[in-house]
Amino acid sequence: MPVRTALLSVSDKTGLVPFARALAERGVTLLSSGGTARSLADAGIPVETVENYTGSPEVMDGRVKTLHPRVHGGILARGERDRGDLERLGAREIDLVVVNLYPFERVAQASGSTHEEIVENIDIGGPSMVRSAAKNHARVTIVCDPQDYERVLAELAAHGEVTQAVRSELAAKAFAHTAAYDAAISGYLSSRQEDGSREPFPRYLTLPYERAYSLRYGENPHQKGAFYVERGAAAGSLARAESLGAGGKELSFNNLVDVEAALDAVREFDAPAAVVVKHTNPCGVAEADSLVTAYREAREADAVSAFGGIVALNRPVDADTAAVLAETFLECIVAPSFEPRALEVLRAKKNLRLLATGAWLAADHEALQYKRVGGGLVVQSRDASAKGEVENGKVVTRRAPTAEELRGLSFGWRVCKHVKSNAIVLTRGTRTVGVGAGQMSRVISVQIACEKAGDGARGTVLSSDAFFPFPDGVEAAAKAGITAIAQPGGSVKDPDVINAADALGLAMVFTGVRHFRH
Ligand code: 93A
Repeated sequence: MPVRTALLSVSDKTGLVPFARALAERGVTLLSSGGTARSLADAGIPVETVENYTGSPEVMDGRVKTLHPRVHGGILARGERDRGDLERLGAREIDLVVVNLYPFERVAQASGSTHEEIVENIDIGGPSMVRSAAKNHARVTIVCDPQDYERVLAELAAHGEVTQAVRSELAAKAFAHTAAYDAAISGYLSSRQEDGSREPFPRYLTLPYERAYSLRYGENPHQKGAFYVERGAAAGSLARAESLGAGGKELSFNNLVDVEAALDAVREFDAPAAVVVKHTNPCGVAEADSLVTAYREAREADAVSAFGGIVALNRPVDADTAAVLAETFLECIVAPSFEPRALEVLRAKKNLRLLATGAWLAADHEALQYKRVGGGLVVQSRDASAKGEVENGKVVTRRAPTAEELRGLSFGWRVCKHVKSNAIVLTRGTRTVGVGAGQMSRVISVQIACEKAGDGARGTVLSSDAFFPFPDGVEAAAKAGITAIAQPGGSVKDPDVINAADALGLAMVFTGVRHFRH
């Protein structure tokens, strides 16, 4: 289908002028709505206004500007079959439609926008044209993303037309685009309260995702898998991370899940920190004065488990840290960035995936979390920082923790939040010594953490993500030489648990906050 007439109506004018100029140079006649036509005319590109074409002026401050049978008839006509109707309408066949919509989401999210402004940014004419053109993809090309301008020009240069395969693909993209646009509108309207505030969980929730790539397989080789990325995913998120490893080997399903767990954990800390993750649980975490020390301590916390692990770091990876990272077989390293000399060292390792997220945003921590359950989704706000909860907790034992014990508990408590329940974390200063994760009984988690720590358990402190239902966990801890405990408290057996701690000389802090992770 050769492109003779194009209709351009865009809010985001990025790349518009060069694209339109290239079309005009190919002999394409351009039609445009008010603002778009002005941009083109200002750039000296010949353009006919939609008003002129329809003979109907824009009215109601632009609410009605392209909603006209000459526009929609011209887009929807099926060639020969509709020739008579086109003539009766005085319409021309429109072969290419270039539309992007009023920036509803940007205006709705901007602080200070009034409800009236937000509603005015609900585009009606734009999506109508997008849908008309996408429906008629047998003849018409729809472009709703400036990133596709180059591609359309390349098609025209190579084939003198946009091929059917590309028209179909752009039509599918266009319907995803209008669907996401409508989802945002319905999300806004259904979360808005009478007093103008917003309810965090809108009644209607449609999440716009685009497939980033198919995975080699899912959690196991007999399962299929794919990675979908949220439209508008925040900078600094896993979805936006750049792959820098040798050969750019893609992450697997399990890698992606583990990387997210590791990233989430390492973002907890302000000082240079490293987290080693296996099967979504941290096996070693440390915070230190330098990144290399933090990583070395995190790895040594459980060097056996670190083999084949995923490492997340919260500082740009330098050459010193890279040299130590290279000593162990790792699956993946994720960090804000990698210094060139670090990249050189790490790229020498063939199958090691390297992911650079760029600087991360605090806002990412506020995003909602979703989990699928049969036929539905459970949605929650993120578990807010555990920072300060131990310091602000209540000492419930006769003995208060020493400054050094408090330092260990404060760190361990923040690690504990990232370990699957029942979570027990043993720490010495700002490094983990043993982690007990994912057990169905708390006392077993204590035993596992102690076993992992071995002789190193003596003199450490223990953090527990939820209360001890019985004194047995405290007794097991004391037996291994643990000297202090942080836990939320709140069990009916709290008096027994406190008595046990007192009898064994342990210090204990109740934080009053639980950090289950499932
Ligand atoms: O207000 S609308 O819903 N009514 C319309 O008839 C209409 N036609 C195009 N919005 C309409 N548009 C939108 O205007 C387009 O989707 C595009 O975002 C914008 C381009 O306007 P202008 O060319 O005047 O800058």
